[in-house]
Amino acid sequence: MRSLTKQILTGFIILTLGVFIGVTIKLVRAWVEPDQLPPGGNIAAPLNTGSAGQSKKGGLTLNVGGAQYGLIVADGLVGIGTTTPNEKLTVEGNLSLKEGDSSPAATNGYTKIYSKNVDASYTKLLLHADGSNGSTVFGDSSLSAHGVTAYGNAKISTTQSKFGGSSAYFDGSGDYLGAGDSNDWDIGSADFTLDFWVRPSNVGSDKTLFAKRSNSTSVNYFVVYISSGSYKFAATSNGSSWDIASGASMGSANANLGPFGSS
Ligand SMILES: [Ca+2]
Ligand SMILES: [Ca+2]
Repeated sequence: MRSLTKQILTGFIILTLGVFIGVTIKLVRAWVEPDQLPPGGNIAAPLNTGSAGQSKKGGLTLNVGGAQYGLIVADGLVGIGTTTPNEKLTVEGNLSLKEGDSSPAATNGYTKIYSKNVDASYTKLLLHADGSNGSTVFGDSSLSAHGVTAYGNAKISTTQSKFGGSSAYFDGSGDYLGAGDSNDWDIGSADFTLDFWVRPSNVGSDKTLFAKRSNSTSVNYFVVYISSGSYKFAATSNGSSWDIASGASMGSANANLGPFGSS
C-alpha cells in the first residue's frame, strides 16, 4: 500500500513537471495573434489597449451604439488611400460630398467646407488652361467638350496661374482662343454666369476678355471687356447696335490683380 502511494506521488510529480515545463516554454515565446478566425462562431481577438500598432484585413464599423463621439484620432496624421499622409488628413483620391440642406453656420476659428450640387450640364465651356509651358493645346473640360483653337501667339504659360500650375497667356496683340458656333453660346433671357480670373498687364486700353461674335460684323452678340480701368459688358439683340447693354460697368479693373467674376 505504501509502495502504491509512492508510485502515484512520483507519477504526479512527473506530470506536474511536464505541465510546468510546457507552460514555461509557452511563456517565454513572444505571443503571436492568430491569423484565422476562431471556429464555432467565436469572436476574434479584439483591438487592445497596447501601444503596438494593429491592423485588420476586414473592414471596421464603429459606434453602432451611437456614442457622442464616433471616432477620435487624438494625435498623428490620418491617411485615406495612402499609407504616408502628410497632413492631419490626407485623401489620395476623390472626395464625394453630399449637398447639405443649407449652408452651415460659421464656427469661430474654423473654415467650413460644404457641398453645393451644381448640374454639370449647365456649364457650357470650361477652360482650365492647364498643360505644359508653351503648349497651344486648350481643352474644354465641360460636358460639351468644344474644340478650342489658339490663334496668334496664345499659349499655355506656367509663369502665372491661379489653378493647376498654368494659365492662358496672351501678349496683347492678335492673340485669342476661339471655338466654333454652337447653341451653347445662345444665352437667351435666363440668368447666366461668365466667370474667370484675369491678370491684365495694363487696364488703360480696350481689351476683349470674352465674347460671342460673328466673323462678318464688328458688333459682337455679347462681350466682356476692359476699358479705361473698368470691366464692362455689352450685348446686342439685333447684331447692329448695343441695345441690351452698352458698356455697362462691372467694377474697376486693376493691372496684375484678379479676380474677375460676373454673373
Ligand atoms: Ca489653370
Ligand atoms: Ca500676339
